Amino acid sequence: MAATDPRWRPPADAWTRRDALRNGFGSFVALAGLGSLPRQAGSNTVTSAAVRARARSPFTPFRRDLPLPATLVPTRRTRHADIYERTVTEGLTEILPGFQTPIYGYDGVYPGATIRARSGRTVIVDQHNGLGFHTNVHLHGGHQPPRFDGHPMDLIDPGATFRYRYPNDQAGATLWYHDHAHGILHKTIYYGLAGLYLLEDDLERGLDLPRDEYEVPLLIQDRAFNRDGSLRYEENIDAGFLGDTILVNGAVAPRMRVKRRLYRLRLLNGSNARHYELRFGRGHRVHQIGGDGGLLERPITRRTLSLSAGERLDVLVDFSDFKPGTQVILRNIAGEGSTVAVMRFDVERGGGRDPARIPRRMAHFDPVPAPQAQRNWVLTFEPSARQWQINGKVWDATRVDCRPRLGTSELWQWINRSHMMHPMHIHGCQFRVVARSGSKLLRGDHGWKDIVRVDAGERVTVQPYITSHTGLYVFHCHMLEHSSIAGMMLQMEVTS
Ligand SMILES: [Cu+2]
Repeated sequence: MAATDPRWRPPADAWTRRDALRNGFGSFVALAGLGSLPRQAGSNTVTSAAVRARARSPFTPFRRDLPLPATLVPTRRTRHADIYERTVTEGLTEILPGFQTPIYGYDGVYPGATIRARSGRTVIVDQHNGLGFHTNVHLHGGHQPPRFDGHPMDLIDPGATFRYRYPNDQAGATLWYHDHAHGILHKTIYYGLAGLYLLEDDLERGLDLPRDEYEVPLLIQDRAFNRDGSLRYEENIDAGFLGDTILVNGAVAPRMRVKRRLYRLRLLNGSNARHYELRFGRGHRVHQIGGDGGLLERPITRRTLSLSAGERLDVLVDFSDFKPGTQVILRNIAGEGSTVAVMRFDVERGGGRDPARIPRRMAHFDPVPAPQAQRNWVLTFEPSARQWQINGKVWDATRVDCRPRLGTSELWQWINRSHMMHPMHIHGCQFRVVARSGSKLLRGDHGWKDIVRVDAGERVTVQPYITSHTGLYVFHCHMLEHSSIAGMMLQMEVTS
């Protein structure tokens, strides 16, 4: 069943603009004259057409201050709900200094404005589709009923509006929203359709965590660019899209001035396929307080943060550990060349009295009931068909692949018989990571999660606890090309 909307096209300005530039460079001569970067040998990285070797190119890291996504303002509040209206549409934004880049965006903005929600209080989003093709919205990590989950075949027609209702009946967590229209989402997300959804609960509010300007969301994505500053996309079914430029909150490797205080950084890997191994400076100790599903029971000290596509991390960094004037670079040690520098924190003098502290204890996890079923999911690549398969199958919206029961837990074993890591994501529930065949549990495996990295050759057992709603949910690899176009997605029907 082909779902790809044939009306899909990249943001229109990308094409007209590029043509215009080809005919008359104007002020873009400086950039266009720099020539092309040589492709990195043996690498899948998509290279931007503009070179970065010369100082002060638009790709020079740490040139711009970290932008912060705006907070979305409700159009109306009732006693029990915040109501938002949004239109997904085309827009222009300055990603590279001096260039206007065509994007798709929620209200024409990239990254999308942050929705701030409270546990137990409903959020309603009247989502209008101002694009010329199908879209929908998936609230990633949210426990919404299937009809509000953004199932890949459940789409909003161009010109139509759909009302999403999020009960927020779950613990506080770093969630995010993005397009989930099957067959095109790897491109629509690439061109901008993603943003943060920060759900807060009373437990979290009662802790002395850094807040306001000291609580900073970091949406990390890799991109590549054409000479005219438009986004360059190349489809890669094997490795997924890998760009040569790291953006944080939509700016190229930005910088942020920080006081000598505790900061809460909420990291989201919104990349199509890239996996990050992040270090502050040369491996400064930070304190992980949360992951995909919300706060941990107690903080975990970490020096390297693994973040696969779609995953989130909530960390406390104490910048009073550094002398004023220190420049702390957030580095991706899994990157090479231009994909190492993620951003820089410039530690300033002063900081005053800090009311925030690192908590000793946070969430209390109730025991999970004993698993009622065991399922194995074998991940393979089928080269002749160019398919990523799960148990030899690819996505078929007409087939239900398993039927877990609401209120039960199960053991799911991801068996990776392919040559690369896959971040496996389950909708409509959270899980605990129980075992890894190749190693002890990783430091990032703790707490409730909705994505788990499964390394090549590895078997990873997770225990989903099916607590949200009955109905159809998908589970898939979060490397977007794998699930959107190469088949790596199945579906379950949660039964009562
Ligand atoms: Cu995959």
